[in-house]
Amino acid sequence: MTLPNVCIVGLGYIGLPTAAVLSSRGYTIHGVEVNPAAIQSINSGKAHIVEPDLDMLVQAGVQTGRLKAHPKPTEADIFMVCVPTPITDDLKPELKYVKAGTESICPYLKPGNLVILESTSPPGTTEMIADIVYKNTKLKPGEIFFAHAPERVLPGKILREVIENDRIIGGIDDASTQRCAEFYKTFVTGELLLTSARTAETAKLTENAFRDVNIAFANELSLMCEELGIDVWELIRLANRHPRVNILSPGPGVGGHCIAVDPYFLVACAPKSTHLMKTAREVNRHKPHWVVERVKMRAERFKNPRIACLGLAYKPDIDDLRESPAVEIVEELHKQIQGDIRVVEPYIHSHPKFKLATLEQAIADADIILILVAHRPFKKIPQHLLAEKIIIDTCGVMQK
Ligand code: SAJ
Repeated sequence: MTLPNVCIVGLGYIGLPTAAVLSSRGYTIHGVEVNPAAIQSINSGKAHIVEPDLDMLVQAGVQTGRLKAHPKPTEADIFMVCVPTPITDDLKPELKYVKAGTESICPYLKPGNLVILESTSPPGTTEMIADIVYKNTKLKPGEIFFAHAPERVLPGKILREVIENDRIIGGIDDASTQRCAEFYKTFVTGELLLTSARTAETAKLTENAFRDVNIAFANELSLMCEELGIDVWELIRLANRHPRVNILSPGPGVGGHCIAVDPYFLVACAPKSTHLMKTAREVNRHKPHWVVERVKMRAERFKNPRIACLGLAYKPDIDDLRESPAVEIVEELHKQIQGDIRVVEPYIHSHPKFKLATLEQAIADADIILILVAHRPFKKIPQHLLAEKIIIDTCGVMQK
């Protein structure tokens, strides 16, 4: 059986792993990417993002000729739109990349093609891309299948989760849902959950809003505990011994391009009924400012405080700095504190704004050690190097 040709628009954190997995299953992938450096890196067999085992799969795909990155789309049987959907400054969904990605495939679409939107999107977006296609082509409604299959992978575990996670699949009509499910059946071992496009869009956003609300609860506890003089980590450990309680971990704030963004899509679409989600966002957004205030208080007694900031990534053991509360905190410390601020991020080589130090350099004669990300190397710092220093551990690295 010949497999359909697939054109993937956007070879980022979702598009590239999906392309790599599909090529390993025998599909021929025409990847489309706007960033020339990423095209060059992929075509030389190297992933331009850090994700365990991705390099190996990209290299295999390129070597077998089944994976190639290009600046423009081409004709195919299946088109997957995997572009970013950030938020605007006034916290509304920014759909310009979805629109541009859809417009870019219009000249190549033929009757019978399947267009899949994987990008996390507000309710109604899959219908919107169908409208864009029918406005920009001579195709008639019904000639193309459109579906939303939201990605639900966890950065750091993407390759496994692309295959193993259950997938929600929602078409703009039943035929689209079925066509899309037939495709995912060929490489997903998780269950396929069929619904409408709007419900699929809303379900994905709901998952991330649920996590945001739960993290907000943990972050609120950390503020409350500081006020009450209680150790928040011990408190959560004890409360979690109840069979029906499972409190998440406080941190310096909530980062990433998903959890810190997606709840706003729901708030923007249904502002009258989303008070809890809106408040959770406020709690989580406030947390980095609260951390900065704590550091300033502890630094007051030093004339020229030496502060080692450990971690910039938005979560442990990845190189992804998007919406990272650690970055926000370090930026604020630079602005608000007169002192020597050293920054350590073992998973990147350089940063456009901060000069990076090694862990050893940063902590050697530091007055304050501010732990911002629970990266593995930070858990192994020998105790004697920390003696007599002020430790501000925002993410529980020092907990046993
Ligand atoms: N965080 C905490 N405390 C916790 C857990 C997380 O402060 O107990 C923080 C992290 O440090 C990070 C942020 O929350 O800053 C988000 O991290 P995460 O690991 O919860 O999630 P993401 O953003 O990496 O990936 C999420 C996942 N969604 C859910 O778990 C419901 C993933 O499955 C989605 O595919 C992804 O969003 C996405 O692309 O939408």
